[in-house]
Amino acid sequence: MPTSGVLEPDAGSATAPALRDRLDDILDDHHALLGLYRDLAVLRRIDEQCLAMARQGALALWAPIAGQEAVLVGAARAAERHDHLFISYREALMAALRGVPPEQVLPMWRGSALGGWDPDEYGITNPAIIVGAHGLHAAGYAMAAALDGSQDRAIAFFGDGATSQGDLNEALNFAATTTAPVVFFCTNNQFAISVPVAQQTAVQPAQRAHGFGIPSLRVDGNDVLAVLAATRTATAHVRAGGGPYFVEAVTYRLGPHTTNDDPTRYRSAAELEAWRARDPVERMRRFLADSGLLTDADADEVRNAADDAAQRYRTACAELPEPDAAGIFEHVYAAPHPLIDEERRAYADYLASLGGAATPAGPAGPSTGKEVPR
Ligand SMILES: Cc1ncc(C[n+]2csc(CCOP(=O)(O)OP(=O)(O)O)c2C)c(N)n1
Repeated sequence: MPTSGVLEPDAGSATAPALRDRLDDILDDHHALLGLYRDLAVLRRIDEQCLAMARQGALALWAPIAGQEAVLVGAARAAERHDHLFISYREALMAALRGVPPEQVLPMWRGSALGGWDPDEYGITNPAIIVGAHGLHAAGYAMAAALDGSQDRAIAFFGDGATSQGDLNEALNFAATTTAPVVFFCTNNQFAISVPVAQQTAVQPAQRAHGFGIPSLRVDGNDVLAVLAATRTATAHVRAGGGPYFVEAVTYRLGPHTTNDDPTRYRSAAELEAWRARDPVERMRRFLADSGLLTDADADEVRNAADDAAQRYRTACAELPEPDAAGIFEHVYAAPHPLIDEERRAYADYLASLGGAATPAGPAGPSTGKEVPR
């Protein structure tokens, strides 16, 4: 299948008139185009900030999105309030685009809480860590919405690695046979930690959807306009009662899988550089600048918005409560359980044996959480 795009200059994708037709309202709207660029730049800055906080021990872990911002922004801005977003850890910052404040995005990453926000309030789930599991949640939600006669629909976001999971394949099959109003959105960033996509699937993820009877589209995931148009195509199909739709956005994770990963062990500097040249944030900036749509004042405003957002994340992180090691044993069962009690005691003994040097916030060592790095 060809990889369709909108933005020029081309980055390995073909300009698709069908995608452009979905953007009539945006391509002539300076404000809307600038808004997409602002979203991209803001997510880039927040991501950099979170990576820095994780490297310095204020967050226990972070899953960077650098290189994938166009997927989050394009899909989130195409989605409507009735579209309930079922995300993985890599889309955590999509919550920011839905209005979730930093103090609810960060606790899970600091280890201060097991969750974050109320999914019903914002129409977006807390991030799924179990790879592929939330495809079933999305399909089930969509099936229930259809049975209830509600306007609600679901969009499940997952990676190329998730396409190997049984759960996800069950979700595709159930959704197809019940014509559930759900969009399956695969972000193909080429790797599942260190495993390349060719080891997950012998055909492109978008092609595999056809085997389930689900139509699909493969788009340039570094082109925010293409992602937006593809998501609109998918949600329109679902909304019209056409059953599920599958989008594959082809992109590349520029950073590590998480802050526990060293990507230089499994990919080359040359490959990384080739994808850096397709940077989705810079690509949108260039498009606006070349079209005469980015004044110096606009560029300043975007930079300030990004800096302000990063500052809010820094401040929120500093104000989060210290992680409580015993907290991870809560909510496993509704009632007391002897095995959980035993594990809680063993973990407390282990921490005590470290002489108080370790914090449950992660391997980076003690952190007061008060000195949040810039
Ligand atoms: C069921 C399950 N198996 C294994 C893991 C460990 N794991 C965490 S992330 C990951 C790779 C997922 O890759 P992909 O689906 O491509 O998403 P990406 O991280 O690239 O966004 C794995 C194997 C897990 N969390 N859940």
